[in-house]
Amino acid sequence: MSGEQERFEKVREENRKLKMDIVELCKRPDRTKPEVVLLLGKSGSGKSSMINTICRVISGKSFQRAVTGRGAAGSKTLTLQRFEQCGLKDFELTEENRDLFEHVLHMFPTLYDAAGREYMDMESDNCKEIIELLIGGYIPKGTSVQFLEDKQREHGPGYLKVYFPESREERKITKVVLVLDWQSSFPEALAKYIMDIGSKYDDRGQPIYLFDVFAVLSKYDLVKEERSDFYDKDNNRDQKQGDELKPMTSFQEFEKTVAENLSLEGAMTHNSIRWVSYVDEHTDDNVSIDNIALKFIKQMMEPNCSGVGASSDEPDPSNRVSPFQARMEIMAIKWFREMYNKTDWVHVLLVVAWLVVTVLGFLTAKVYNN
Ligand SMILES: Nc1nc2c(ncn2[C@@H]2O[C@H](COP(=O)(O)OP(=O)(O)OP(=O)(O)O)[C@@H](O)[C@H]2O)c(=O)[nH]1
Ligand SMILES: [Mg+2]
Repeated sequence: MSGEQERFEKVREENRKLKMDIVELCKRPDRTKPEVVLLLGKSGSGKSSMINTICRVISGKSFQRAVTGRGAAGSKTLTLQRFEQCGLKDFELTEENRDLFEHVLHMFPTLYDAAGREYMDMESDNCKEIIELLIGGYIPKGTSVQFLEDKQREHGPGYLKVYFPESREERKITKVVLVLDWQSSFPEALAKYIMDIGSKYDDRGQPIYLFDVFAVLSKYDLVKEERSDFYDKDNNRDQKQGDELKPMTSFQEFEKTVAENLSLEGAMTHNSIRWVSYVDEHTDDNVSIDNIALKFIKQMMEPNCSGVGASSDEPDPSNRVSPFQARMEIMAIKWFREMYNKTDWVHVLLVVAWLVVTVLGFLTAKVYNN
């Protein structure tokens, strides 16, 4: 056996073991619900390609579950796609993979593919509010993003929290995955926002959101020195137009930026991965790509800081707001907004200025008389 073949066999063996580990993680007695994973990242960073790659590796065959393409899905407003069981049904698995995963597929993570320029740049308070509510499990499954944005436009920021007062355990995001194209700039505003909400706490000092932050450094095949592993000699995966190979030193530079911005220094092995996607559905299977995807799925299924599926479907009592309270809050928000819009602020300022001058005049006269 040649050295290359030997290495290939070793990775195949590791992949078999990884699949068994994933099955074991699904069967843990404390796993009562699937992880909920939110993929965020700039347009074109490779989120949808990742989902298709995950589908392919679990099912054993090629899938185009999520829409991909350079700039094709790069719209301004939010699009949110939800993939339960990593987007797969039992009957979609090949025979070999069905024997392995059929009985545990319902415990595979739910993946959210979020796209939209405004949101990934965190341009407005409205964008922030929607992402935070999604992370907190407030937004019911299937709610239209257009509906959320219309409600915000009508009633302003803060209203959605009152409209959807119930946070549900099974909807809460347990892992936020930042998909980062190492050849592009680091999305600072997005990363900062995620770190900020991750450190929010309530008035009892308890963290409000319990999710792990994970970095995927995508398009690792575009590192000059690493490329050969991901390209089959017989069935070439062509270098696409616009793809540029750059040296490992540039990649490592970017990796350092990621570690610093996400406070992952020393934790990069556990909380990040160097990723490559299948970008052409006709490409032959590649053990190295499968290896990365299986490691990622395993990482997504490891218990996180909030513990594995620790709770029931009951709404979190600390987040519960009574319908009456919610109605009162909605009325109060509306009333303040109307008053604010109706108020003639120039006259109010003139009156305040007149009052200040009068009081000062009165006090000065009093001091002078004494
Ligand atoms: N070379 C290489 N190209 C990739 C890889 N992953 C994705 N791409 C390419 O990058 C482009 C964008 O990929 P998408 O998966 O559509 O990116 P996205 O993050 O979903 O983009 P939006 O939906 O616009 O937010 C496509 O042309 C992919 O073929 C990869 O691992 N290697
Ligand atoms: Mg996409």
